[in-house]
Amino acid sequence: MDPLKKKFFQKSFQVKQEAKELLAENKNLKVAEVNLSQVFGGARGIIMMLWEPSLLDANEGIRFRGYSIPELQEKLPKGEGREPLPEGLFWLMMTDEIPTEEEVAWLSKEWAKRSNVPEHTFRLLDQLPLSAHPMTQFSLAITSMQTESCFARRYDEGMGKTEYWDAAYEDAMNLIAKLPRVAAYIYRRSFHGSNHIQPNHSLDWAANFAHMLGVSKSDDFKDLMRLYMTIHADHEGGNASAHTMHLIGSTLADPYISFAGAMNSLAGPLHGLANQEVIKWIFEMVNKIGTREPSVEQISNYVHETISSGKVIPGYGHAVLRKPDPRFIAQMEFAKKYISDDEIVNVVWKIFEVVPGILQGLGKVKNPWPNVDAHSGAMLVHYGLDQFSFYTVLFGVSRAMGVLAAQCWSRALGLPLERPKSVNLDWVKQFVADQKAAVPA
Ligand code: HAX
Repeated sequence: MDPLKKKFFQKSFQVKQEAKELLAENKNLKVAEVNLSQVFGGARGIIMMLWEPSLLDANEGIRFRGYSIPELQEKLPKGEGREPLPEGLFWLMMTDEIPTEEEVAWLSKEWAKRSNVPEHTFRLLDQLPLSAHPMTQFSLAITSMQTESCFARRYDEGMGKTEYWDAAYEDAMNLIAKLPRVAAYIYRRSFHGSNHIQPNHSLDWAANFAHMLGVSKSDDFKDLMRLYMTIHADHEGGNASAHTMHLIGSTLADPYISFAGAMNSLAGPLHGLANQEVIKWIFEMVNKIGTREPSVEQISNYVHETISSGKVIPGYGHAVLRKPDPRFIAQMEFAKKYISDDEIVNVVWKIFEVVPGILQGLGKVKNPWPNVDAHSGAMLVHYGLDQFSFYTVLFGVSRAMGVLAAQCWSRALGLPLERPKSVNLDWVKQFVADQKAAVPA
């Protein structure tokens, strides 16, 4: 058994026992009450699933196994770069332990070994029109790789419940290993005339991805990819892509098709596609205003125009967060260090000065602050990755680590089929009438 698998098995076995005892003793403890506005309002705040890799606090932002992003930047191994290696984050999410440099180097090599993409996936991609959105290509490519699923094969052969975690682990490791190659293939076929770049397996996972994209040879871009892949990996279980993964996986669909579903969810503009929408909106704004150095007043007018045309300001607001997203701040700090003279990056910072006040003034927006998607595009453009429609694929490659780690945990803990309750409007009317009748006159 490989070292990560062994640690995951030991840890998850122990947590499963603890969880069983905890639940047996406390199963009737009430976590919260649900009110009608939550039923009508997208289930905000309803606690209804276990998700081990990370936990989100509305004011503090994301913590991965208890560590904030600045703490991860300090504590996770960095290999040859200056930012944490995503391999280290995956190890942490799986085992609840910060790995050593050696453990992370082992994982880089292990993913390189498992990274072979089936030929039929490339052939399938080559059949698609070049105009197919990169997220459509990504989702189809992932589904096509399901032919490689250990989980599906072993289930078909009669695998018992106690083996689910093992098969899920193998699929998670294989799928994460293959994704950079698939994503880079989509990028190069869509935007660089299928002039593909072969992997360099001496590099770590994110640096190899940066190398295969082929947009910049600089070490800074490799570091940006390491940071990007780390901070986008997980945002607890309730966000749309993670929850989709959890729901599909709960049917015992294998990790490949669960992840394809998660990516379809990420492809919506209120979720992961927002990174594409943000940069599109910024360029539309500077083009309309006629300068890459717009004034605060010009930005403010454009923001008002966007809102009065019935649209949202992309990259701002969040269903849970109530403060500036620490993932936005981490990107801002990276940009301040390496590319503070970039005009579009400076526009992003000026938008940050203007938008929160305007959104606050609307009186209905619960979180006026920037989210993760408000910053990423400007930095990618700086390094030459200026095909906006590809941005959500980058997010997806990173998100794989969090949702696949969580799926390993779900199978290890033996979580059941997810099946919350829905009601119709007649039920709500009857419920309201019953409640009123029950109130003494
Ligand atoms: N611009 C303008 N209006 C906004 C807004 C924004 N950025 N964010 C919220 N609002 C509006 C909502 O549209 C809603 O208006 P109505 O009542 O007229 O429908 C009102 O404010 C209340 O919304 P909320 O409770 O504050 O926000 P929700 O939890 O309903 O939605 C969203 C959260 C992220 C979807 C929302 O803030 C939004 O649309 N933001 C812009 C899109 C975006 O950046 N999405 C990425 C989010 C992070 C992510 O998942 N990344 O992948």
